[in-house]
Amino acid sequence: ISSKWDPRGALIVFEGLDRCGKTSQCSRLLSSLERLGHSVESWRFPDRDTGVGQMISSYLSNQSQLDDHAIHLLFSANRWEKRSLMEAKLKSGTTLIVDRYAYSGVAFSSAKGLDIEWCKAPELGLWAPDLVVYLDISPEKAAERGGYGGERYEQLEFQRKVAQSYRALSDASWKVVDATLPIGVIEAQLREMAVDCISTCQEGKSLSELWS
Ligand code: 2DT
Repeated sequence: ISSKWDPRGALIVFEGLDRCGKTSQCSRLLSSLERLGHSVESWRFPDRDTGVGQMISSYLSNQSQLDDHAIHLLFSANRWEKRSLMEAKLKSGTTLIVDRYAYSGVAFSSAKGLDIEWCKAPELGLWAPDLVVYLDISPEKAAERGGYGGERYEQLEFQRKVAQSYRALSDASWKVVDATLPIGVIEAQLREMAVDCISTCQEGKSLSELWS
């Protein structure tokens, strides 16, 4: 019998500029939560494995051109196509660690000059994260880290605009972590935040929707 007191998993989202260390911290967090005995999965957006995801991937690698609004809606659609699976996982007690989410969608598109409210609209009704962690690094420092790959947004000038957009979008609930600290220090901070968040969800915090 399901009741609102069934323990559910937590939705934990990581955001930040390219090269901030998100992806490696997500995998470290996944391993340490597994070691602690939690049921946990690591996800990422864009999810390049779906049909929509393949269109996004081809756009990012400059193999196709798309209107800024059109690609924005594809990124959003890529989240909507995972919404019901996300709900099922969370309600069955699995915690999801998600590398980029709706905030990337809004930050990157508004950095191109699209209206922020227009950017937020298609995300309305997606599951709201229980925790947003922002790995904070300056665009200049990030650029110094082993260089960018060849994808569309990996340029210093554009990353500066993305950093500004994130600033406009963030609120007091975000946990901002200094991404220039030693890897192990960041890892320990993230583990503590995640464990706290998971217990709050287990105690009965209900799922809510963006933009709450
Ligand atoms: P990765 O390098 O993390 O695979 O991201 N992006 C991402 C958007 O513009 N909108 C979105 O909704 C999402 C999730 C950020 C690929 C690039 O895609 C950007 C970097």
